[in-house]
Amino acid sequence: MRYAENDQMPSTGRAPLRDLAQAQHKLIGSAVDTSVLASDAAYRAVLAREFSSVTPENVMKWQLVEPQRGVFDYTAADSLVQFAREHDQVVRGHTLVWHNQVPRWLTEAAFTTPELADILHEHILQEVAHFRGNINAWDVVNEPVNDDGTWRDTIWLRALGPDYVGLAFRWAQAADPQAWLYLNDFNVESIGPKSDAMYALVQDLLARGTPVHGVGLQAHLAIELEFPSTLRQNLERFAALGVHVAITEADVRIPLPPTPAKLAIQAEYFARLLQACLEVRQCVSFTVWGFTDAHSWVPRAFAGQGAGTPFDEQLQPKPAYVALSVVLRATVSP
Ligand code: 9MR
Repeated sequence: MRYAENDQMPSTGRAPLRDLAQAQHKLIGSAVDTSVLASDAAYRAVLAREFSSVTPENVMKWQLVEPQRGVFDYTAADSLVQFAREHDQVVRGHTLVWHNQVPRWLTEAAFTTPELADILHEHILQEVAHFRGNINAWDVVNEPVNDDGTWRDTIWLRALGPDYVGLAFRWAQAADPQAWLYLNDFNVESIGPKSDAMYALVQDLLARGTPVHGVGLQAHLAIELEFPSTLRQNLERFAALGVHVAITEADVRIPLPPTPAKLAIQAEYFARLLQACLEVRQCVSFTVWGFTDAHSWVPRAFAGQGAGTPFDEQLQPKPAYVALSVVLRATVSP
């Protein structure tokens, strides 16, 4: 899957985002659909040219790596790790502990608490060890908090109580002491009940000596919703705890069809997101959740909405792409 000479690369007329980001000491990444990666040379070319970090959109999730108990399939994830190595990109591992995309063998059986603790421990050790040396940062625990700041009711919370979070981080560290270990969630971009709960959780984890190194703010935004204007202060308060921060899943959905006016608002949202990251030294990376409208989760999840990424369905750069590029040139990072 090497970048071939004949891979079609739409010309953006600009320096690649990854070069501009590197000058600002930031990683810029995208989620990757590995089936498209395998089949579409133009997709590979844009990914290689523009991004310095990749996140598997699905293929490192439990359901995909261990569809049957004890039967592991890392084929698709390994192909992304290989692509990243060939193109001098880092990999964000996503994700070890989540309530979603968990295999049926796990959710449908009635395991006891000690059994579930063992299963989770084994899963983390197995998967983290498999990728050891190839993962820059792991989303160890994904989406543990509800919008009102209470704990999300998951199989892990029910079995192990809130301690499951700290255990997961310790187990991940034991399996790969080099990787940066992240807590990741959505709707935590603004200061509010949910990000306050995340903040208290990180404080508590750190006070207990838990190896949590970073907080990921997903940033699934919509032009019809207000921009999270306290983003920068929020990033700063997490950074002040001594952890890294990252924008991990940025997209900005639009009510279809996209118009120049809607695309301009989207571009401004992307620019403001990236700008906030650039203004905070501890914000180490900025990742979009898919770089092309041809392959994005948004239209599947939100009826009538889409076009949430910086490249259109033909892999042509949109105003959002230009805005990211302009922000990367204009900002002097601390
Ligand atoms: O983009 C992913 C989509 O292809 C999957 O169907 C979906 C399953 O829930 O997960 C999507 O990715 C999610 C990510 O793993 C965690 N944060 C929210 C993302 C969008 O739903």
